[in-house]
Amino acid sequence: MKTSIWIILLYLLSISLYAEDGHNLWLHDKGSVRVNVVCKKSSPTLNIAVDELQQGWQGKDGATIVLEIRKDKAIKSDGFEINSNGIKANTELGILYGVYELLRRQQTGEPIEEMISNPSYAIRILNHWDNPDGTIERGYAGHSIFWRLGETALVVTDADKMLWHEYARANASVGINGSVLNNVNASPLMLSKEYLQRVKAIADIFRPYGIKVYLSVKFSSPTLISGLKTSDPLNPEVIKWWQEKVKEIYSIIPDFGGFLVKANSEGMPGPQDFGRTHAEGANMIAAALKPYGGIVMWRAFVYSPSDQDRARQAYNEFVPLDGKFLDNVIIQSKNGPIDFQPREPFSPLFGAMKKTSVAPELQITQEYLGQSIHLVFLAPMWEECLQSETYQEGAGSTVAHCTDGSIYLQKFTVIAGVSNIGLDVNWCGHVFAQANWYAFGRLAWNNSIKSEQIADEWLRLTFSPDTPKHGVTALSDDWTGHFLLPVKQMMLESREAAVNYMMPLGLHHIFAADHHYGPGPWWAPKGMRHDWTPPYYHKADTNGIGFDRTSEGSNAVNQYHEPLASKFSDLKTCPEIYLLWFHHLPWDYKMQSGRTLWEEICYHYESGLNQVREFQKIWDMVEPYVDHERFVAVQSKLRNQCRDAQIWKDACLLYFQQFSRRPIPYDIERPVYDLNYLIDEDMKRYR
Ligand code: GCV
Repeated sequence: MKTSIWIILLYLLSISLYAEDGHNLWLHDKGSVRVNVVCKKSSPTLNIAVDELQQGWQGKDGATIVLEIRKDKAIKSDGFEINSNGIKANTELGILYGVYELLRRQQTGEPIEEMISNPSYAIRILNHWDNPDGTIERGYAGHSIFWRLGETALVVTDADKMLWHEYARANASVGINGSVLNNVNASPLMLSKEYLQRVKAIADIFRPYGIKVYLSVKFSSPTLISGLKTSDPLNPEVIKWWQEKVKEIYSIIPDFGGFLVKANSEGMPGPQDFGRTHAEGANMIAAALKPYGGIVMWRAFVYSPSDQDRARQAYNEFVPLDGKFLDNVIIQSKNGPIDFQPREPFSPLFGAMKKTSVAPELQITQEYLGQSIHLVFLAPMWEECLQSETYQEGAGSTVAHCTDGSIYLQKFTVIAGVSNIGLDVNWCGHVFAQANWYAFGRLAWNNSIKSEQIADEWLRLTFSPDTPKHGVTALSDDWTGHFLLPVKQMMLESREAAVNYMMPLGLHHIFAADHHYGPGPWWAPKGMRHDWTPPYYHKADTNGIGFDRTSEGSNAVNQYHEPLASKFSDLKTCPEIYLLWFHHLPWDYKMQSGRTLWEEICYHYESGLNQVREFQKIWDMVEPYVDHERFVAVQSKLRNQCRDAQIWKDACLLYFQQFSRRPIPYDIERPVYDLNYLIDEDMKRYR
């Protein structure tokens, strides 16, 4: 063969060897040095711990590391100690988590000193909204990794096992220890014998990684599966049905975690259909699980199209029931009072239920934040919620502390994240969406960790200064200065940018239709539930814009503990980021900047779009430091994001301008789309 052909072949081979499809997440094979691991016991979990150390050790060549299980009061549940000998923990899983921490520190270059690390929450769980046919509600990264349609739907293949294995390892590496395998809009099929066998197969793979499996269940299952005349939680036959179903599950999966229930919400059945309360419904199922140590995560996401402000409904429903739940019931509440919007104040339920375990539910999948197209790092949003002061027990009673057991005696402490994982080769659809999975795990383990640290860690683990460059010359070898710092800055600004170009200053839920992607402040088809249409939320008219939640309006403010109720009510103290969440204000209302409200809205949309343009430039500049595959993938997504930001800006400004009847400030770039065009396009797509 001619030399030139050999050269071409070798070049192609080198590209394919280096092809970076993102599948390895933050767990790259970094090459290891020799280590001598001493562990007296052997078990599936400990064997993983030893293997991980041997494959990933980056410390002193030939060092000896001792893994020791020994009771120590300072170490809690899954916690661990890293000391000069190695890792000490009370449990095998503690050892495994300690190994991942040690390896992470080696790879990121963080100092390795004597430390004890205990998790903030005992249960750190992903909620998959996966359906038995393999589709995923609000999933943007392909089909389910657990379920599929067709004749072979329930056959467990080697490929399934490999994927579940990789998934379990990735989760364990960031401390996640539970997975709800199916959608909260649950199909009764999941409780059938056949499906439970597949659940067992998944549980068997997850077990050594410390990941328990849970299922979402439909409240009317007794009727739907076994034809019982009722699913009334106080009916003896119904009670017996759940007891038997639970017994069956534990006979197949002895360490099954429990159930997640969406009841009396968005058309799902629940105890109220039988005149019973949420407590009566939850307790009946919880009582069946109790002998086996199982739990019920009962969702607080309940609302109906009544005259009552949607933001008030969950609190009104659940706070009066405080103290009435069994101790293995956890009330799971979304971070905000409405629904995972780009920005919401925290849900007033946090801290208000003092005798009940309450769990924050965060959304990792970007349903309302550009799905798998927009680069939006969510840690700053979650940090904002977790660090919000509730004042329920004075200063320091943050959402984090009201839910992690440090203030209230909660038998179970739980934090849940709605997963963004699918069959896409890079799991999440967008390389940077992996950072949100990672961030959820890190915050679930340590709810006071800063977003900046998470971004820093993730970038160092996911990208590498040694990346081969394909024809693009680096400015210098300064990977930290030229790659890490600008990209980290971009990640940290990305959530605020999305708020700016989508719904700034407290605006919320102004998406067109049910896709929850593009703008639609006008969207209100005839006959549609009013609380599912944007005008319900923005209330724009010629007088002004915003939802009045003060005592003059829905009075949702009074669900917050003082001094917050007064702070949010008073225009002088209400943070501008929440202004239109709590107030309906005239277009010429004077903002802190001296501009009118209308002008301020315009500048926010403009700056959101400009921020994305900056992100594009930053990304192009770091090209020499990124592998070609991921560089091109992110570049292309950023182009889409920029187009979308332009659409958001134009749609919202031109629509609201019909009411404000004021010019868009002249130093702002003019819209490039016509409003009618945007409305028509959206109608065509989502009619
Ligand atoms: C799983 C929102 C979403 C729904 C989701 C629901 C929930 O309404 O749009 O897709 O349903 O929240 O959290 O139950």
